[in-house]
Amino acid sequence: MNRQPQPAQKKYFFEKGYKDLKNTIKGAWIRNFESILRCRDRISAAAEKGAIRTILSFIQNVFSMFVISVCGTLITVLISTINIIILLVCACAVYIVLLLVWAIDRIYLWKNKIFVACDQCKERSLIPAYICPNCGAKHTKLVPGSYGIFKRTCSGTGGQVCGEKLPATFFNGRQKLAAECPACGNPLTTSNSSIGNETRPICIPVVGGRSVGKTAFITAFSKEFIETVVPSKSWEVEFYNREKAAIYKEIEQDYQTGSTRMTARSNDLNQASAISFSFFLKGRNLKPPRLIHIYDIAGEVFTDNSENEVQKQYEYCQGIVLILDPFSIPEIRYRYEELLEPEDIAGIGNANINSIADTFFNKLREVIGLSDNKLLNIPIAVVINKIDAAGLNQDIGELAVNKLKKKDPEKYKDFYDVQDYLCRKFLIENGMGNFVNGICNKFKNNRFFACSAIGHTRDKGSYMPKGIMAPMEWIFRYADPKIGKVWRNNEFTKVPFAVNGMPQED
Ligand SMILES: Nc1nc2c(ncn2[C@@H]2O[C@H](COP(=O)(O)OP(=O)(O)OP(=O)(O)O)[C@@H](O)[C@H]2O)c(=O)[nH]1
Ligand SMILES: [Mg+2]
Ligand SMILES: [Zn+2]
Ligand SMILES: [Zn+2]
Repeated sequence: MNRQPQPAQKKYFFEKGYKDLKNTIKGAWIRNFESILRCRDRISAAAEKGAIRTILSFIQNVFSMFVISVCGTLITVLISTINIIILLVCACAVYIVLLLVWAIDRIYLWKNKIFVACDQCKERSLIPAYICPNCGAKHTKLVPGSYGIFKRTCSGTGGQVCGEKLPATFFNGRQKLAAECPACGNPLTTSNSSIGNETRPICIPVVGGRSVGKTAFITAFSKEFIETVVPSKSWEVEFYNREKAAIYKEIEQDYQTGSTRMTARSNDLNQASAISFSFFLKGRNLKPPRLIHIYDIAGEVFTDNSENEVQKQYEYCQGIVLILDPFSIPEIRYRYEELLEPEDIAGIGNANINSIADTFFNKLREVIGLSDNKLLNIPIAVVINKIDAAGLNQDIGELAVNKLKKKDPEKYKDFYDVQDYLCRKFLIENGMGNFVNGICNKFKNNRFFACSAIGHTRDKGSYMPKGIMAPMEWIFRYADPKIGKVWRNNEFTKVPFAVNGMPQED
């Protein structure tokens, strides 16, 4: 189970026990052989003391040799066998206990969907590399194994002897040790945290082209979720580390002024292209605590096809939010441009949605190893942002939905189904049929939403977001049923199978 050598001492039944056994058996045989040699020497010695003594000594010693080789061998074989049996029985008992404890630990991790999603390199690992609190040695596989079932003894690092006993399972405090990402060495939360390092990550990347409003969406969601949803469900939030707490300070500031920060792809290749805003969500029904990672990626990653790190989170994320800027669609821009504020025109992302989507699909394919015609199970929320501008609310927003529901209440019953229908129709009518089709062909579970992250043109006062919580609530429902059970401000039907991008009625 432990392939990587660890800075710890192997337990008796995994190394020393067998060495001891070998030495004992070898010793017995050597002693036997030495006794025979001594008989031979006695015969040689007697040869110098006359013929009669030689003959007597010869008879006596040959007899001894015979007795030693027959009885001695028998006794040695017998004792060796008993020795082996005792060792094997004890070892088997130890192995069985080990296997049980190891399995319990694995099942706990697996059942609770615990793993490490590094917020820097995005690598997924089962458990982090734990650091010995005494000497700082790195234990990359602190699980029940040959170094110890419940605890292991640290053997130190750099020639220093340590001797610290480290817990090796979830039930005796392993997660309380300081830890780091085994892939990149990024320090994870430390032992100071009341939460520990074995949590259930919920990873949601927010993707889209430049200036579509990804950062605005994350700002609006984080603030509303933490300030409104969390207290109303009696949950609690704890920031992942100081860096994430600082991000939240910026979020609060931006929320108040109605601005967003341009997300830059750092030119320093050691810096991540996707920044996660990460926080723990704790609550009575949330055991282990959840670690929510919302990934904000610079839109240029999709236009220039450049990124500093492979976005491995696509492989294990539980949902994706794909944000669209409706004004980057040429038809819509021409039709509405004169209704837009100058700030809104300046904030239009110019990248072509189809090519962004293609780049994104290709990246997914690279990370997940997806074949062209395989459908993905991850829920994807396609969110048309900025509907406050140019009166788009009347096409796909609350106004439009309610109007349609009023017009034909029999046919248009569910708010989000109607919005989904209106958004698809809106995109298809504006030359985005291929895009809508592409989404349906790649994602089994897709839903279209309309929102306004800021709620108005930028820098015109505090955020007044509309429609940003529903897409996240919908994703959380799939990502974590326990959260979904409590966070139920809306109901969503299952989106039926789509033909040419439109859901079909049965
Ligand atoms: N009217 C209006 N404008 C918005 C809204 N959300 C974003 N914008 C505009 O879009 C611009 C870009 O928003 P960001 O959130 O920075 O976009 P982004 O997707 O993070 O962009 P990059 O980080 O550069 O990839 C903002 O400066 C605003 O002008 C909205 O809800 N309504
Ligand atoms: Mg951004
Ligand atoms: Zn890492
Ligand atoms: Zn140590």
